[in-house]
Amino acid sequence: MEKITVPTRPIEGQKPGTSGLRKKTSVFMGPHYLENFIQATFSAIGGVAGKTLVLGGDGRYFNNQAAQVILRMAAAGGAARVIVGQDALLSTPAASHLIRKRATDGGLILSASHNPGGPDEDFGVKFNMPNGGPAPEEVTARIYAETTRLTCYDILEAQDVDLSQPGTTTLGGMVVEVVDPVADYAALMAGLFDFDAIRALIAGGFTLRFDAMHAVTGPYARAILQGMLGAPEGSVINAVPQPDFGGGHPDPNPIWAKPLVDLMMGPDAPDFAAASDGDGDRNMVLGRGLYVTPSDSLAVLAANAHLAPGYAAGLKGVARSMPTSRAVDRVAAARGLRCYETPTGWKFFGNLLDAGRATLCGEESAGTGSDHVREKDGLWAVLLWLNILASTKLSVAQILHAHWREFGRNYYTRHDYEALDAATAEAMLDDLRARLPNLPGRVFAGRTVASADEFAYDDPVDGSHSAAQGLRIAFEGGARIVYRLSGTGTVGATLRVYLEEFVDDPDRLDLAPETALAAIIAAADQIAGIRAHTGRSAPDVTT
Ligand code: VG1
Ligand code: CO
Repeated sequence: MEKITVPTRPIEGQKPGTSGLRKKTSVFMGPHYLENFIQATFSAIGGVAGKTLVLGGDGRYFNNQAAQVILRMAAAGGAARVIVGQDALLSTPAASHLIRKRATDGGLILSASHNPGGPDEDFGVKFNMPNGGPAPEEVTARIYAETTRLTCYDILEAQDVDLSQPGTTTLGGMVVEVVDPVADYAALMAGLFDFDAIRALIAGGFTLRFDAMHAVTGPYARAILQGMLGAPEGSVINAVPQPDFGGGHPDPNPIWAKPLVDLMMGPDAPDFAAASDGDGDRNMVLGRGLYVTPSDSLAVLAANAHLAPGYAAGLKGVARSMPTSRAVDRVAAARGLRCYETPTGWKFFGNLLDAGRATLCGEESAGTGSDHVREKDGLWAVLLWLNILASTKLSVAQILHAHWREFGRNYYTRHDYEALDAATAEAMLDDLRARLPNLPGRVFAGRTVASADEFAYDDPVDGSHSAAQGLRIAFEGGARIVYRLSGTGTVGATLRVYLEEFVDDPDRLDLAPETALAAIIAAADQIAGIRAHTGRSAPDVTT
């Protein structure tokens, strides 16, 4: 086995976005593309000599080849050990847990999350820090800077390592430890939740369906929900990870998980359903006849987490990304909890969790998590819901309705305009940004603007400043519109418009969301001129 140094040149566009570097798979498979990014990552963290890393991915097309390349590069860089999930699989939360549990120097996760997979679809790589959380902006900026100036990378010439069985081998001087991807994670969950109570609930006839969307959560959900908690065989569907996720988007929302939503709205609905995304960090939760918005889910979990043993001592605080509805803020205010508003992306929660300022975090994009790891965690959210249902003996609908009666209801929806011309989308937001100071006091679709600004974040722990994190317009009475561009897409620009309406009139808690939000949706187009700028008359995806 020989270490070789391969000459290369910087490749444009290797700037990590909201969650790692995402590109078309064919781009990642191009000459030196993956190698350059990995070398830049290693350089940005001061090299890997003597270090221990975790490695795994969501099983999408190119997952295994990429894992082998990374192993050879880590060995060439002098890494002491790489802990790899069997078959190069690890969900994002399981990777985060392993990084922490084994006190490693960080990890590489191969995933483009909810983006589709396959030779013509997307691939991604993200680096997580020794705390288990996504690399913060300062580190991703360093990685990017390295990609613009590297001239070579080191790699071992060697055969592929067998990753199909747990056990330990060596590659050059480096130990490769292949681990069961599920075991440690399942043990962590069993320590947080009242598995006996959930088992008794299920044994008593409570029914559930979990859609793993042909992605990485399948083995985890089968082991935990069916194996440990006794849900009947067939409760977990689409449970075998596929390189192309069965041809769909592994995105747990009412568009891409429509069959599950249809089941829950029909006569044969089980009591509870959930789905998760490509890398297992997101979740969608449904009750019989009811879709729970991710923002509401965060608020309900915050209000009830103390029912689970792992959170019985109460919460240190809560945090949500800026576009997430303010439902959780109402819980925090009522319960005297600290509440933080961060930019989009899980990397901004890490400091709050590490500093013990927050216990629960969430995003409107179906991500919820806690200080048990430093990532959002789909199955964790499902188990916390099941624990709450088992403790209260209430249905999902009963819990939601009681929640709205107590705290009011934040109706919420997100409209995505995909594959826009990037310059057009930016011009539209530039134009709106320039008009923000003139908006307060003006009336759109019958609503008066209370404030309008561009969100920026000053991290209360390390003082870092993140500018330009979305344009937000708040209305009198509690409604709000947020506009921002996605940082995870791979084609053109995706405009996300986040729409929120607050209602506490007890007679208006059961409206159809599109009815409650109609005025705000109209105002969103009037204010930004979406139609006029982009020529689009409707969003591509509404969640
Ligand atoms: C999206 C979501 C954001 C999430 C990110 C990564 O980012 O909006 O809330 O943290 O994806 O999630 P953006 O920049 O496209 O809006 V995942 O499950 O892709 O790791
Ligand atoms: Co994800």
